[in-house]
Amino acid sequence: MILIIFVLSLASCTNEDVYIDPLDEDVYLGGETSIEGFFINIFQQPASNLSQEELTLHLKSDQAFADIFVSAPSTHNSGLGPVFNQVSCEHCHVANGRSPFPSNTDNLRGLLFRISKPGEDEMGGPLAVDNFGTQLQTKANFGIEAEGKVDWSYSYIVGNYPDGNEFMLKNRIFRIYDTYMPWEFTNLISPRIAPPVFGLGLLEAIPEEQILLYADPEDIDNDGISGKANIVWSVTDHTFKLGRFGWKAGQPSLIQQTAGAYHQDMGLTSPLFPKESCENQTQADDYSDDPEIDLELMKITTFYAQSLGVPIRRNFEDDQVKEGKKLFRKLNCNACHREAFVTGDQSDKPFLNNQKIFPYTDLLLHDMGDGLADFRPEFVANGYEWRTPPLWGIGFTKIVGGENANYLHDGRATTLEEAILWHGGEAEESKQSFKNLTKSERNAMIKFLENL
Ligand code: HEC
Ligand code: HEC
Ligand SMILES: [Ca+2]
Ligand SMILES: [Ca+2]
Ligand SMILES: [Ca+2]
Repeated sequence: MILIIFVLSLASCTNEDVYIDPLDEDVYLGGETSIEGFFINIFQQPASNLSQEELTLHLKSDQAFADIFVSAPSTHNSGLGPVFNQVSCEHCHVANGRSPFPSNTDNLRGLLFRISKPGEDEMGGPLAVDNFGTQLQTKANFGIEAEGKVDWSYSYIVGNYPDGNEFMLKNRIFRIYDTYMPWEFTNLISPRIAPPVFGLGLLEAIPEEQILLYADPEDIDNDGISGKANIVWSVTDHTFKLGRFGWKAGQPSLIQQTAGAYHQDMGLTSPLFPKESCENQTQADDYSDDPEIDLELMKITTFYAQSLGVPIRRNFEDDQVKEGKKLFRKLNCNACHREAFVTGDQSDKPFLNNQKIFPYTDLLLHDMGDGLADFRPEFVANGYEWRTPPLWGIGFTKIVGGENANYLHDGRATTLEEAILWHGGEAEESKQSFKNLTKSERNAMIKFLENL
């Protein structure tokens, strides 16, 4: 008897549940690179489809990403500084996820400040501040002055949903002080928190024309969403290219992003950036050891972000999650957070080629309104514009980074709900529609995001 009931219930189960083939759905968010699991180091897994040889290189690149640098002279990992922000990549990209927001102003963790003067340089990029460059280095080697310190105060916005529920948004007003040279109050400041680094090889492998297909800078189709490509200077190709990486898509490639990080974040010179970040400043050292890292190491480190796996979705068959996904489309979130792309077949890394991926970004710039504006241009991006960040893996944010791993470019949103409520500008209508949802619909939307 018991056996019969068991058999019956099994049968009814398969009849009732509509089976979704995960391959038809956006479950394998990173195509064949996707990895399965639910654990704290989920962002640290190599892509599933690496060859043995690629896996060996990946493990080497993992080490490079974690390597701690020290000031020269040293026999190992030498050349840190003179001024810098942190001593390794992983100090900021904690467990390959976003940086937790710093708990005090003494150690800013993965929070850094891009700076510039109003105007643009000869390449159309940010105009360096005299004696400070384009990034504020808050640390320095022994006996050398850091460029300055940062602290912040808070402001709050309290609001109501139409259904009466209250919300509160917390924002920080940052201040640069204790600078080693006079600081002009007219200088522009853009706070940035370190974003996750997995899946980026796939984003790099999306053909440019696929991305430009969605660009609509003049909003010709009149849907209120423009989408503008950032066009930035490539130091490797000596030409302008589509910007893809960074919160304003200010970097055209992962190798340049990596070299830029070594250079600005850690004070390491390379063939791409052969002069110290503080060249011509009083802190510059006179060691003749530049470049401090070679092309080989840069390529190895770059391989790390290219060869990490993207986590697959979890409870994609859950009713609430399915409802949330429908709402995501209904509210036009996917006008910017584009669901699907297919990577090209041009990469010299075969595991990145021809992958159907679901990054939930268009890699384009959007005016996000006053609330999020940093008022600091970066090439084509103006002070109101940000690149749509990918949403894949976003549900793991707190699992990987803890309670202080937050959202948006400066880590101001402590919850996904707050992140949505900060949307404005081109996303104003989506946000208003979100506010007009019932509480249970809003919860469904969050459940869907947590499921990515
Ligand atoms: C001081 C903290 C810090 C350090 C150290 C650091 N990063 Fe970053 N990283 C950031 C921040 C902040 C951003 C966003 C930059 C922007 O918007 O311009 C970023 C962006 C990136 C991106 C682009 C991510 C995306 O989605 O567009 C990659 C890749 C990256 N870093 C790799 C590295 C590597 C490799 C190293 C070590 C060589 C490194 N980072 C060191 C803070 C850091
Ligand atoms: C007009 C384009 C646009 C629309 C529409 C839009 N977003 Fe965004 N979204 C962005 C941009 C750009 C950012 C980054 C803003 C920043 O960091 O200042 C962002 C950030 C986010 C983040 C935080 C991501 C992170 O890594 O911290 C979440 C979550 C998010 N959006 C969800 C949604 C949802 C849900 C909707 C629909 C209700 C939506 N977005 C509609 C452009 C858009
Ligand atoms: Ca150096
Ligand atoms: Ca500087
Ligand atoms: Ca449009």
